[in-house]
Amino acid sequence: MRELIDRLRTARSVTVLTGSGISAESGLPTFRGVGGLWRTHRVEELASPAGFERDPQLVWTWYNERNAAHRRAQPNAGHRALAELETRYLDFTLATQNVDSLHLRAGTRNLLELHGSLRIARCTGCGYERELDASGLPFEQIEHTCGGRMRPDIVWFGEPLPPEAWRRAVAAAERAEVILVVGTSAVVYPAAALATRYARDAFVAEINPEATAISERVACVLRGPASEVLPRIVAELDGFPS
Ligand code: BV8
Repeated sequence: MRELIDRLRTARSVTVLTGSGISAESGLPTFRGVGGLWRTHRVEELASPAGFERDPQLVWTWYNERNAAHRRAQPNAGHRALAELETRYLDFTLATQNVDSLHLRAGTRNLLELHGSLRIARCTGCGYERELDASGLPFEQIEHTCGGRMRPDIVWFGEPLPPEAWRRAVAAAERAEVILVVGTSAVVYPAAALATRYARDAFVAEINPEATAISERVACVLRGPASEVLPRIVAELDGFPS
């Protein structure tokens, strides 16, 4: 922790990559852990273009349920600590793989949603977008008047990431002096590459209770939950060691 704090004290540019683990303590399941979404759901049928083509109602059932869970969830001390950390730097970027909007609700400003969000639905035909509230998309509105189909505005496997968000995330990782990798198993690309391939001279620290696919490649590993480790980092940075 000491070296990380020293680096954060002198850094001008900080980038953070988060995954579903940072929202675990807000009550939202991760993907691959025990009880994870992909341990209990048929991923191919739910989070893929082919699955959506085959059964859009099944896919919307799953995303409407997740959307409602996101709205019920509250940002936790980990989300809030990152929003606090952002105020310490002129050049701070938070790239998230999460679609739960909890970083936004915690107050993070420079947020890149690499895998989209569940705040809007988008027509596959004409690109028409509509905001989703906690009740999600009613089945009778899946088929759009243009002949296209309303889909969640998120990135499924085999689909490209939003180009502008990805371009900005790569640029942030390349200029960062410190990169924090929080709550991700780092198995999904290209997001995970921000912490390895694009992290040129950065000091990379992983914050995760468990080892991940990149634990051997980072400079610093802080084994613990985000809601404990991140507030401790902010406190130490401010000179108040906890
Ligand atoms: C693309 C949908 C190309 C949204 C998601 C072979 C090798 C390498 C790559 C590939 C390959 N074959 C295919 C690929 C590419 C593929 C990929 O990476 N596959 C992997 C699985 C092998 N990637 C893609 O397809 C991407 N697109 O490459 O397109 C392209 C380019 C141009 C033109 C056309 C095509 C798209 C990737 C996005 C896929 N969509 N989800 C949704 O439904 O939510 S991915 C899904 O995984 C989520 O988005 C999630 O965010 C992401 C990563 O998962 P994690 O967040 O890391 O969650 P996980 O459960 O794994 O881990 C949680 C971690 O938290 C754990 O480590 C745990 O210990 C920790 N934790 C738990 N509690 C806490 C905690 N940490 C801190 N505090 C706690 N309290």
